[in-house]
Formats: sequence, structure tokens, C-alpha cells
Amino acid sequence: MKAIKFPLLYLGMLGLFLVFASCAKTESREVQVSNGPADPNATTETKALFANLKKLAKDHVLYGHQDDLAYGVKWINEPGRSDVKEVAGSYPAVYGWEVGDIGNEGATENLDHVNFNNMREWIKQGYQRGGLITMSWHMDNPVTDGDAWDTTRAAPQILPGGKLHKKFTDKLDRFAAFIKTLKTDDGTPIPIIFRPFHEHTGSWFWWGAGNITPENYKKLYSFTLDYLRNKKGIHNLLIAYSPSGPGNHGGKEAFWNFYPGNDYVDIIGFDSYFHFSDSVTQDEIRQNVSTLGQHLGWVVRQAEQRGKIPAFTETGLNTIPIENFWTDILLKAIKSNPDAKRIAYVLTWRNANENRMKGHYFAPYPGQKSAENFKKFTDDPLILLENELPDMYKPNN
Ligand code: BMA
Repeated sequence: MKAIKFPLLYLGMLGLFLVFASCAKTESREVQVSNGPADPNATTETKALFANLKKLAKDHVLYGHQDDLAYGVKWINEPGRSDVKEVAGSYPAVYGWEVGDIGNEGATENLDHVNFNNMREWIKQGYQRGGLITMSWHMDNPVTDGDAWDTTRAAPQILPGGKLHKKFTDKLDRFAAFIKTLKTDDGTPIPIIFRPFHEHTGSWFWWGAGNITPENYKKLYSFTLDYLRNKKGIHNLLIAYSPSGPGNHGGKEAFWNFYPGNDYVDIIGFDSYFHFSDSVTQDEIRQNVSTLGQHLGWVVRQAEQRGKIPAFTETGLNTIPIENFWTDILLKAIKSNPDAKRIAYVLTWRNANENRMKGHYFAPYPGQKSAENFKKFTDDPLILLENELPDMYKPNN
């Protein structure tokens, strides 16, 4: 009995060891940790931004605002102005810009009437003050020339081999030409957090679920970045992957089905708005605080496991009708989960000028209902504005 029992025990232990060893192997094959930007040829400042943001994310959340320097609810194109600064005393730590229409021949302004020459100057000013720049692109549908919301299927025609491939690369050429002009006076390219083909697990854009297969989405993403890196020699981009959150639009499964791979991504985040539809009440928004905290915690763990930077890439509550929204909803959600606090930044959407688009703003302006509470939110030690940033572009800072 004994003679039989021991070899069996040894065999069993060996078996267990082999199972664990192969699991560990699978795990390390699936989840590769990266220590630098996905682009191995990233510029010195871009590499520094990646390292510094990753480090800062452990203790702070940078506050960002879309189109902050271009216009506010009550003003358009007035040098030095910013709704965020006028309420909180500093410019935001992150500036969001949108290059929609940049791909169209002869375009001088984006789809929201922001002139590209002005945008370049504002990007330069923000960078020189130490702020971060992120950029989205609501690219027109290359098949129909309709806008980004024209969901006519486009990928098969614009990918390599498709009959509109050249039309697509012409758009990338125009985008690349603009990116190349984003540099300081001494010629240093300004690092840009580029957020291509965003919100794709929803189906409202031509690059979104239902209008593109996950395979073609991944091809579109990787082709675009390879083209910009290798054909155009652009090495000042960090790439932000921003589908909908893990609780919306196909959830975690869609989140990863469309993932283009660690070689094409530096920042992993999601876009999620508080007013998912008009029927969402203030009570429902309050009830969702801890769910949002869990979702942010999830994305933090996913990004960290891969050596990437987690972020809340786009959010907001339109017209901010809840007075204590900033501390009692947004900050509370971020603090409600032990991992969620490690998101690197949160970007709220634009403050459309009231004469152009009424009732479309996501940051307060002086006198707005949530203004005082926003000041409290930005005074919290966790939240950073531009005037509290260390030098994000200095290596080994
Ligand atoms: C949307 C809205 C639109 C705008 C677009 C691109 O969310 O704000 O009014 O044109 O973003 O900035």
C-alpha cells in the first residue's frame, strides 16, 4: 500500500506544480507589463510625460477640461480666459482639444468653429505653462463625407486594399501635418495624448460597434498609429484607449474585444456621462456613485496590470444642475473605491458658448450653480490643477 501511495503523492504534487506553472505562463503571456510608451521611438518629453504621469497617478487626479481656452459659456476667443480659471483660480491641468474636420482639404477650423491656428497657439501656451494636452478626432465618414455620426459602414473601404484607402491616408496626412506644427519655438515636439476612434463600444460613430467588426476596428487603430509613427515620423503621441465603461455598451467583453493591443495603447480609460439619458434623475445619479467608483477601480487595475496609465477620459453632467455635484458625486465616486483614486486624470467636456449652443456645458463659470462646490473640489489635495503640477516633461522627475 505504502509503496503505491508515495509515488502517487509525488505524481500528484508534480501535476499540481505543472498546472500552476502553465497558469503562470498563460498569465504572463496574456498580460504583458510595459515600462515605457508603446512607441519605442517616443521623444524624450513624451517618455517623461508617460513616466511622470504614471507616478503622479498613484497620489493625484489631474482635472481636465475640453476647449478650455477657446471659449466659455459667456465668451468666445478672449486671450487668457478660461471658465475653470475664473472659478477655481488656475487653468486646468489637462486641456482637451478636438481636431474634427482636420482631415478635410482646406479646413481652417474644427466642427465647433475652433480655428486650427488659434488651437496651435493655445496648445503651445498650455504646454509652456506645464499643462497636459489631449486630443480627440470626430473624423468625418470617409465614405459619405457625412460627419462622425454618419454610421455608414466605412472600414472595409478605407483599410489597406479598400477603394477609399488613399482618401483615408490623405486625411491622416493632413492630421500629421497639423501635429508636426505643434512644437515649441526651439522645435521640441509637444507631447499629445491622442484618443483616436473613441467611444467605439457604443454605436453612434461610424467606427463604433455594429458599424465595424472588432477585427476591423483593431486594424483601423493599428494601421493609423503605424502610419503616423512609421510613414510620418510622429513620435510625440501617447495613445488613450477610451471605450464606454465596463457597465455600458457591451461591458467588459466589448472593452477587450476591440482592444488593439499593448503596442498601441498607453492610457486605458473610459468615457461615461452622468446623464446617460434624459430620464436619469438626480436620485438615480446619486445612487450610481458607488457603481462608478467600482468601474473606475476596475479600469485602474486593468491599466496597472499592463503597465499602462488609467484615466477617466471623458465625462460630465450637462449644465451641472446639482449644486454639490463636484464633491458629492464626482469626487465621492473617485474616493468610494480604494483603486479608483489612482486614475491619472478626469476630463470634463466643453463649455459651449451660449449663443452657439444653449445648455451644453460641463464645467462651471462664475455664478453658475455649482461654482463654489467646484472650487472645493479643486482644493481637495487629491485633485490637481495646472498650478500644482510638477514638471511633467522632465525626465526622471
Ligand atoms: C459632442 C458635442 C458636439 C461637438 C462634438 C465635438 O459631444 O459637444 O456639440 O460638436 O462633441 O466636439
